[in-house]
Amino acid sequence: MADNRSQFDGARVLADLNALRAIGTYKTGVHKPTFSEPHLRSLEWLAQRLPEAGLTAEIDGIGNVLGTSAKPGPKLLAGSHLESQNFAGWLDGPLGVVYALEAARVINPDPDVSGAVEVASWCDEEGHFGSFLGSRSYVGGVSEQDIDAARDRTSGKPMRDALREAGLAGRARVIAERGRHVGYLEAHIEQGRTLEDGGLAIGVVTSIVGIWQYRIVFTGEQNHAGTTRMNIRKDAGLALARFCVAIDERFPAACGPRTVWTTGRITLDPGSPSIIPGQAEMLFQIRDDDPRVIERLEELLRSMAAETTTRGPCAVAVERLRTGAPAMMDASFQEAIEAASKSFAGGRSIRMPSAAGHDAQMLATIMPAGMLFVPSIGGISHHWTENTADADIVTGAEVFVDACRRLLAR
Ligand code: HGY
Ligand code: MN
Ligand code: MN
Repeated sequence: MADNRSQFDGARVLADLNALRAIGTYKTGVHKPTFSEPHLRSLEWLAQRLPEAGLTAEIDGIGNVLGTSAKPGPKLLAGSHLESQNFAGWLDGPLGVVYALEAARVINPDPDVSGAVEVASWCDEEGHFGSFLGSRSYVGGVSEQDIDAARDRTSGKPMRDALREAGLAGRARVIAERGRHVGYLEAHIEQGRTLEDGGLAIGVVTSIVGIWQYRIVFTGEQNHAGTTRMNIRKDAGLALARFCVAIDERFPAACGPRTVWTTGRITLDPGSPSIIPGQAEMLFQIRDDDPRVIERLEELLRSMAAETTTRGPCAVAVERLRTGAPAMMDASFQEAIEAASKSFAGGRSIRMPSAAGHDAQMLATIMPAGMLFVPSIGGISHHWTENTADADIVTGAEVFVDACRRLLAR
């Protein structure tokens, strides 16, 4: 019989999450950008705990942490990510990693269970350097040239420099061994209000959106803010603002029922109050679970840019930075999560799409994948006030461990 360490322990789950929260704390959240010092300490934290679950730990050449098992029988891969958005929440990512660790600690030592849970933390899910670079590397989708070209979106630091400073330069990247896993299971906070508004405990994810990202550059004429008459200005900042309003006016006629679009960052150059901006840049995202909708909106975006350039006085250039295929979650994984919710969450679950991107959509390209959500208080995420009630965290963990058991027992 397995010893009591291999019993589910909700207090241990909360203690682990709070231990990670204490690394890189920012107000009630964390500031743990990819390859920052607190992020690297978090990777080490996980690597030191994996042996407790009978796993051999490795941090690979792109910063993925992988715990592998020698136990005979089927293997289920589980995990999420440990870096955060800037000045953001303590649960976005770590919740899924700690749930996977708890499932491995409970299941792997159990002689009555054939097979094991293997644990992963995927590097840079939050896109500081690129698009799902860690999980995409694992599934074989990242080239050495991609890494050569990757830059930190805030500091501009080359990823190669960050990897070298992290002591990971030259280290091999781990690529998935096809057929090794029965699939991949990830837990995450919902990052929305569906569960809270419905008094529910578990989201059974059905699909994950595709995310397409663009850099849109407006070129006008830098000039004196006082002596340049209004009727002759070529104000790139004004052109950008007008373009954002035009998007909001014209996209609704061409979008889908759940399409979202966001201008997440605007830069005016040179960014001085006494200078008319000669150049302006916006980082723009479109998300939908139907790639045809995104393609239709990209076409509209490009035609709007061409119209604006023809009309003047500023020119507009649209550069596509990243595309992401939406993913359907495996039906049998959804059933296992739903059954586990009946056993440990009173059946308070709902099937729902994810409007956030997740590593599960990368793993889904090579194996069956599933996700479960736990409630987000007020639906807040990507902000340091992000939170989930302790009771919901523990319930979610119990459901996750039971879903892992069911997936290994099939
Ligand atoms: O942006 C996203 O959807 C994810 O939370 N990184
Ligand atoms: Mn996340
Ligand atoms: Mn996130």
